[in-house]
Amino acid sequence: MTTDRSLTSLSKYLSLVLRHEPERIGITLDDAGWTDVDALLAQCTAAGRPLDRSTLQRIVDSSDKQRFAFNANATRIRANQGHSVTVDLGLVPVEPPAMLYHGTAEHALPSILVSGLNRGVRHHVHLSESFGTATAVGRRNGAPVLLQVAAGRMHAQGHQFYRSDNGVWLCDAVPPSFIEVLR
Ligand code: HQG
Repeated sequence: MTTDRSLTSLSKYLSLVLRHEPERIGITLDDAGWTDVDALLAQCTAAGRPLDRSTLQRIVDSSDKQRFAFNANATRIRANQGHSVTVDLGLVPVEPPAMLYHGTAEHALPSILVSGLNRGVRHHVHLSESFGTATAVGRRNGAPVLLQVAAGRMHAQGHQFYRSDNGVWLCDAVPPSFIEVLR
C-alpha cells in the first residue's frame, strides 16, 4: 500500500520532471507540456522511483492543488502550471478579480517593494484568490507575508492575466505600485 507520505514525495518528483527537468529521466514534453504516460511510468521506475498507473491516478486525483491533468483518453499527462521549461499551455487572457493575493517570505519584501513581483524561473508570477493559499505558499520560504495585488486596476491598465486549469492566477509581473502589504 502506498502511503500518503510516499504519494506526496512522488507528487513532488512528478512536479520536478513535468515542470522543470524532464531530461533528468529521459522523457520529453511536447509544445504544450504533455508527455506520454507509459513513458513516464517506465522512466520514473527506471530512475528508481517505481510508479504504476493506479498510483499515478491516485496522485492526480488527490493532488490538493490539481497540479496534473490527463488528456481525454489518459494516454498523456502534463503539469497544469508552474513550469520553468518552455511550454505553451494555451492560456487565454481573462479578467481577474479586483484583488488577488501573493504570499512571500519576509526576507524577500524589501526587494519586492522596490522591483515588484518577478516571475523568477517560472513562466509567470503566481497569485491566488484566497488569503489562506497565499499564506501557505509564502510559508514555504520563511516567515510568511501576505501581499494584496490590485489585479483589477492592473488589468484596466493593460496587464494581462491568465487562470490555470487548477485555479492559479498568472501574470507576467506586478509593479510595486499595485502591491499592498497586509499586516
Ligand atoms: C519571490 C507552488 C525577491 C516570490 C505555489 C516567491 C505557487 C521575489 C519567490 C507556485 C521577487 C519565487 C509558485 C523580487 C518575487 N524580489 N523575491 N522582486 N519577486 N519574489 O516558488 O509564487 O505547490 O518560484 O514572492 O502554490 O512562491 O509547486 O514562486 O517567494 O502556485 O504546485 O520569489 O508554487 O505551487 O518562488 O510559488 P516560486 P511562488 P506547487
